[in-house]
Amino acid sequence: MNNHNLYAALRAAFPVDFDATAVETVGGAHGGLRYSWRDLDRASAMLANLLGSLALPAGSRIAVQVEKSVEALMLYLAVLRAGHVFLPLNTAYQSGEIEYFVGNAEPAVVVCSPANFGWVSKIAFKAGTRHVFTLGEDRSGSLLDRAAHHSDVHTPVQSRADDLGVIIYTSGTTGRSKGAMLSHGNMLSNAQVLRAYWGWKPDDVLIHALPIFHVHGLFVAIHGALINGSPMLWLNKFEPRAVVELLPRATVFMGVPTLYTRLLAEPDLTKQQAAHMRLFVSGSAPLLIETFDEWQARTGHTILERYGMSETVMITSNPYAPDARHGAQGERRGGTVGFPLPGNELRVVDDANRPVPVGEIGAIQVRGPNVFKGYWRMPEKTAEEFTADGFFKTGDVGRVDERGYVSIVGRSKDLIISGGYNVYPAEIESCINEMPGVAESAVVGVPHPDFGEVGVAVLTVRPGAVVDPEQVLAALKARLANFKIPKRCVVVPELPRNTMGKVQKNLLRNDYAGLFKAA
Ligand code: MCA
Ligand code: AMP
Repeated sequence: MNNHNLYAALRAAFPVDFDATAVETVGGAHGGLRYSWRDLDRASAMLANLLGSLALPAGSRIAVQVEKSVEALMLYLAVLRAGHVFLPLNTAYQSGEIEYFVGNAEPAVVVCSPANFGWVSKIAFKAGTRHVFTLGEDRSGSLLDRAAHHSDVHTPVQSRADDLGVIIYTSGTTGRSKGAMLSHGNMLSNAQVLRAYWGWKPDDVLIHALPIFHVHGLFVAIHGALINGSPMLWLNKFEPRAVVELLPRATVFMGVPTLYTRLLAEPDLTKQQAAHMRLFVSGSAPLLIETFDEWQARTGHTILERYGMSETVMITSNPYAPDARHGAQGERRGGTVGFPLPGNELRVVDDANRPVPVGEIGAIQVRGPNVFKGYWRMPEKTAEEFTADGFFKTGDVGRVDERGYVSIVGRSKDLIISGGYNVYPAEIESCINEMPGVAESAVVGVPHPDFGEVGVAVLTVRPGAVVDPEQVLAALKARLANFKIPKRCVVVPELPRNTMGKVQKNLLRNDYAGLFKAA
């Protein structure tokens, strides 16, 4: 029988020269290290054997909130090969957020930064987690110490395509976050499709500068390189100057739009500097046409924009090259997210779930081997998000033109995408509404030159109360991940409402649209 274990598939693509470089770290205090393919395989084997020694039930969740490091990547690979479920958590999450994720997912193992052991272990043990390990950016911590006693040989467990491999939490427009359950088959099929679609070549080298606790950095970038046996130039933290310096040694780069605008601010970014590059990919948030055009003028390269979600991995992509299927129309078009990826069906429907005519706007729905299994322990929520014929409702609003290009024109979900991170206004509003003196609040997204979009909190106060907007932001900072904090807070006499009594967020967006206009 075929083993669908994702690690087994990635491992099969490792190059014959096992001592060649798989990852080279660059920049900061942790640059200058070289890891071979053998290192990736052996270290992830030791970690998988450590997990095996804990005699965990199959499908145990391993929750991981650690700074980006190559060892964190090895831990991810170890969880896959051991047949458990990887649960990555953004390092910006605060205790209240972690308490929810750990309480909801009930992980058997939690791995955190050494500096956070005190509060994270308290939350984990209270939720019934048996094992808490630490892993630092500098290879410190109990995880590697314990793994060092284990064998560096390990056979990946036998997995079926629909066995759960990863849970990624995504916030919701109402209520709490939902854990999107992705199977080995979801991730593997997407990685294989992207490898072919983006024309990965034997001598490709990827610059990896994204966080590894979300789909873009963890799946699109890492799976992309590993399934092609391609080395990565690895930055624990995005540093524009370091990326520009690396361009002559690399061929592929992936980023959210903020990374591209920050790179454009580097004077050394030139056509000559980018001459060795083959492909620049953008996604996770809309790429402004200005950025697309400026990049083309400065580097001579056309950014390839693609579109995806945690629940679906990648859905659409602009073409890598004009091909027979799309003929002369196969160019990368700015302002679009390209074509549905092979094997992935996409349709645009009206409110009655009927496909709209070509070129008209509607709700985007998708179906394919990449679409997730459902939300962790939320069968009703899962059922709500699928149609009777098995299409997933993305919550994105868009159109498909007569040549088949998909454009995202908006979202039916109340969501702000800031620097590639999703921020759900409902979560922030409920925190603000609990604050003393606050009557009600609305958080809206407005354009921002660096982050694309940022939140602005607009609130009203109770009669006689005085609320200091700065204190509201400070109080939010103590409770929520830093990227969720609105960049401005304003107090107004009342919020605009329609005849149904619903807050008119579009009016607020217009009112504050110019707040962060570039000088
Ligand atoms: C940092 N800050 C932010 C953001 N990041 N504010 C709003 N939005 C953000 N994204 C704020 C911090 O709160 C802090 O504010 C100040 O900026 C500096 O923080 P620092 O961590 O030093 O920021 P940075 O290192 O400059 O980070 C910016 C970044 C980062 C490099 C753009 O946000 C990033 O790596 N974004 C990529 C996100 C990503 O990978 N998304 C993919 C999701 P203060 O000082 O006031 O506290 S996967 C996905 O969406 C799907 C499926 C897909 O299609 O890919
Ligand atoms: P996440 O919840 O982090 O998986 O974010 C998924 C959402 O990011 C999608 O539903 C889209 O709204 C948005 N997104 C991803 N890629 C793009 C893109 N290229 N253009 C516009 N929006 C995007």
